[in-house]
Amino acid sequence: MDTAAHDTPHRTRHRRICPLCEACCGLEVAIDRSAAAPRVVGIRGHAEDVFSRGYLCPKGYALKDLHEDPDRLRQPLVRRDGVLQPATWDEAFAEIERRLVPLIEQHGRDAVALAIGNPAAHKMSLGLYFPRLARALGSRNIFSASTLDQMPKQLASGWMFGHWLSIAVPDIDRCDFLLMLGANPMASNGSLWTVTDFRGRAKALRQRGGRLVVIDPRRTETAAIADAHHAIRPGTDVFLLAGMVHTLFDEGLVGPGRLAEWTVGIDAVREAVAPFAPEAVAERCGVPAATLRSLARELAATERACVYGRIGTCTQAFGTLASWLIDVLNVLTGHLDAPGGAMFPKAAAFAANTAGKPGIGRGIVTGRHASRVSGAPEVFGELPMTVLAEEIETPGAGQVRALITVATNPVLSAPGGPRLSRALDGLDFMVSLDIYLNETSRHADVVLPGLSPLEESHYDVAFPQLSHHNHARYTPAVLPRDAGRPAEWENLLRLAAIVQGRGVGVDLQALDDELLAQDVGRLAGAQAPAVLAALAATGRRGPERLLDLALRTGPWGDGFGRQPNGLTLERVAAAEGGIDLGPLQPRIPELLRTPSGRIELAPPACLADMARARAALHERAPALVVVGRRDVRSNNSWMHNLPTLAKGPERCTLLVHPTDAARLGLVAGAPARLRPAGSLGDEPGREVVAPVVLSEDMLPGVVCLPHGWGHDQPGARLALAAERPGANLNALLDEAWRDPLSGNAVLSGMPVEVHPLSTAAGAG
Ligand SMILES: Nc1nc2c(c(=O)[nH]1)N[C@H]1C(S)=C(S)[C@@H](COP(=O)(O)OP(=O)(O)OC[C@H]3O[C@@H](n4cnc5c(=O)[nH]c(N)nc54)[C@H](O)[C@@H]3O)O[C@H]1N2
Ligand SMILES: Nc1nc2c(c(=O)[nH]1)N[C@H]1C(S)=C(S)[C@@H](COP(=O)(O)OP(=O)(O)OC[C@H]3O[C@@H](n4cnc5c(=O)[nH]c(N)nc54)[C@H](O)[C@@H]3O)O[C@H]1N2
Ligand code: SF4
Ligand SMILES: [Mo]
Repeated sequence: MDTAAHDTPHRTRHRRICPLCEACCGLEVAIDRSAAAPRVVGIRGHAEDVFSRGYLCPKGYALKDLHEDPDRLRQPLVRRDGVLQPATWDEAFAEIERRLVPLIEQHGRDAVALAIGNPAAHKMSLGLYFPRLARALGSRNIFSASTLDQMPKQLASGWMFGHWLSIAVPDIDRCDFLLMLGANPMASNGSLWTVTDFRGRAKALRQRGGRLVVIDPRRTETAAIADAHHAIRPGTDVFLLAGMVHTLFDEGLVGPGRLAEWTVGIDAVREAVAPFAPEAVAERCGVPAATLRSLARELAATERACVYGRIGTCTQAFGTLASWLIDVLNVLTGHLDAPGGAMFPKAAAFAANTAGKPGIGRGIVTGRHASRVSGAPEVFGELPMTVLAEEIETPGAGQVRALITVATNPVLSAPGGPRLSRALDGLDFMVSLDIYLNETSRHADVVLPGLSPLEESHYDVAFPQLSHHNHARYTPAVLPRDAGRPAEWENLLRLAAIVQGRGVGVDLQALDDELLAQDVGRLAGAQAPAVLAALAATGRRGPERLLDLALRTGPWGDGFGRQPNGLTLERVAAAEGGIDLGPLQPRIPELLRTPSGRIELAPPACLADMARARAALHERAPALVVVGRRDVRSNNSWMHNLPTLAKGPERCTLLVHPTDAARLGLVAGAPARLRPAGSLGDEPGREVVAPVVLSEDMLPGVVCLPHGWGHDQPGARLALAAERPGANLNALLDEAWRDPLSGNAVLSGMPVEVHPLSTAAGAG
C-alpha cells in the first residue's frame, strides 16, 4: 500500500501494534490529513519494530476497514419499546443504573454475571480495568473465552510451575526439532506463543537442519511446510503423549539434566503412564507405535528440541492431561527452560511470575466454589462459559438474571449458541460492551461501543508473557477520539461505580486515583506515597499510569529510582521500534511459585485423572467426528464484516475426505446437512448446512468446519457479513461436554452425522 517514507504536512506516519492476534506485529499507519477528516491511506509492517521487524499478515491491513466500517458502533444503544435505539452516554448509563442497582439489591451480586472475550486480551483498556469491575461486582458468575480455549494449559502450568501464566513457549529461533500438536500457526499466527512470521522461522529451522513435525487430524497449512505430518484421531493426544512418555522410561531416555534437582514426581509419572505403552495406544490415536517411539527418541536425542501443543490439545475431553504431558515430555528430555526448547519469557510488565519471592510460592488453588447447576469447579476465578446458559435458565437462589458482556460473542463462539441465544432473551437485563451489534449484543438492553483501535494507545498486557523473545513496546493512539466518547476503561470504571452503588455520577478521576492508591499500597507498602508522587509527576492517568507502574516495578524497571537505567513508560514510548530485551534466558528455579519450590511433575489431580484416560483407552472411535479450522483472513466470530478480509472464496466450508464423501453421498460444492449424532441432534437449532469441499488432507472419519460463522441472525447489524453468513459450528457442539479438570469446552471430536441436503428433509 502506502510507500511514502517520510512525513509531510498532509501525510503522517504512526506506529501501531496490531491488536488483532497474538503475533502482536508492529505496524506503520499512514494518515492523510489534507481533508477535514483524517484518512488511513496505508498500513504496512514497521521495519524498525524490535520484535516483528516489518512482518504483517492480511489482517493487519484490515485495521483500515475496521476503522471505517459503517456498521461499527459509534454511539450507545438503549432498548426502548423493545427496539435498540441510539442514545447519549448519559442516557445509557442512567438506564444501566436504573435497571441494575435494584436487581442487585433484590437478588444479590451473583445474579449479575460477567462474560469477557478474546479481544479484551488485546486491549489494555479492557484488560486492566475489567478486573476492577469484577472486584467491584463481587459475583461468582465470571465467564470468559479462556474456558473455550486455553484453560487446560493454564491449569497444568499452574500446577507444575506455580502460576497460571507461567507457560513455556518454543524458543523457535534456536530449536532444531519442533514437535507441534493441535496448532496451525500458518493460519493462526501462533497462540500462547507470541511469534511473528512463523513461516520464515520454520523455514530457517529447517534450513539449519532442524525438523518440524506436526500432529493434527488434518494436513494443515503448517503440516504442508513441515518435514512430517502424522494424522491423529481427534481427542486422543493424551494417549499419544502418554505413549511417548512411556517410551522415555521404557527405553532409558529420561534425562532432565539440570532440572533433575528442581523436579519432584518423576517416579509418579512413570507409574501413571505404565498402562500406555505405544503398542497399547497406537490404534486409539491412529498413529503407529513405531512412530511414537521414534518421535520420543528424536526428542530425547536432539539437543535443542521442544514439544508445543495448542488449541487442538486443549479443547478436548482430556485437555488438561494433554497440556500437562506436553511439558512432562519437555522436562523429562531436558528441554524445558533450556535454549532451543520450551522456555519462559520474562515480561517487562504485569507478569505475576516476576512478582513476590522468587523460587517459591503458594501455587494455585481451584474449586473455591462451583457452578450452581452442574457443579463445575471454579478455575482461575472463572466458571466455564458453557454453563452460562443453564445458569440463566435454571430458577432458584443464585440464578443469573443480568449479564454484562465485554468483547465477547458467545452466541457464535461457544458451544450451544442457539440455546444461549434463547437464554439471553430470558434475562432481566443485559449490557454489552461491543463495537458491533452482532449475534450476542443484539440481545442487550444497553450497548456501549468501544473505540476504533486507531483511537487507542496500546501495550500488550498479556503477550510479552508468551513471547519467544523478550521486548517492551508501546504505541500511542494514531487518531484522536471524538469529543465526548469515553474510552472503554472509563466505561468499565463507571460500571464498577454503579454496581457498588456509588452512583452513575461518580468522579471517574477520583475513583481511578483511589483504586490506584490501593494497588500501590499493596505493592509498595511504606514507599507508597513516594511511588504515587512519582506517578503523578508524569501527568498520566488511566491505563497508561497502571502501565507505568507495572513497567517500573517489573523485572526490567527503574524501581522508581533504584535502577536508574531501568524501564519507565516514558523510555519505552520514546524507543522508535520498542525495546529489545533479548532472547529468552533460563528462569528455573527463580520462576517457580510452587509450595515445594520445585517443578511439580505429577500434580495429584492429573494423576487421578489418568484413571479416566485409562478407562477411555479402549473406547471405539465414533464413525464420524467434526473438528474446526482457522483461516488467516478470519478471526473467531468478528472480522467477517471487513471488505479486505471478506472478499475471495467462501471460507465456511465443510472439508470431507473423498472416501467419506462417497460413503455419505456428498458431492463437491453441494450443501451438506450436519447434526450431532445421537439424541442431541433432535434439539431445536442443532442442525447446520454448509457446502462440501473434498479434501485429501482430512483423516477419513473426520470432517472439518470453521467456527465463528452464522451471521444470519435477525437484529444484528453486519451488512457485509450477512451476505455470506456461513454456518455456526457451535450450534452443533455439546455445551455439556467439558474437560472436568479445567471446565474447558470440548470443541474437537464431536460425533456428527452428515447427509446431503437434498435427502435431508424428514431424514433426521
Ligand atoms: N468451535 C469452536 N469454537 C471456538 C473456537 C474453536 O476453535 N472452535 N475457538 C475459541 C477461542 S480460542 C476463543 S478465544 C473464542 C473467542 O470467542 P469470543 O471471546 O467471544 O471472541 P469473538 O468471537 O472473537 O468475539 C469478539 C467480540 O468482541 C467484539 N470486539 C472486537 N473488538 C472490540 C473492542 O475493541 N471492544 C469491545 N468492547 N468489543 C470488541 C466483537 O465485535 C465481538 O463481539 O472462541 C472460541 N470458540
Ligand atoms: N486467522 C486467525 N488467527 C487466529 C484466530 C482466528 O480465528 N483466525 N484465533 C486466535 C485465537 S483466539 C486462538 S486461541 C489461536 C489458536 O491458534 P491455533 O491453536 O494454532 O489454532 P488452529 O488454527 O485452530 O489450530 C488448531 C489445530 O488443531 C487441530 N486439531 C483439532 N483437534 C485435534 C486433536 O484432537 N488433536 C490434535 N493434535 N490436533 C487437533 C485442528 O485440525 C487445527 O489444525 O488462533 C488465534 N489466531
Ligand atoms: S499476524 Fe496479522 S493479525 Fe496478527 S498481529 Fe500480525 S498483522 Fe495483526
Ligand atoms: Mo482463543
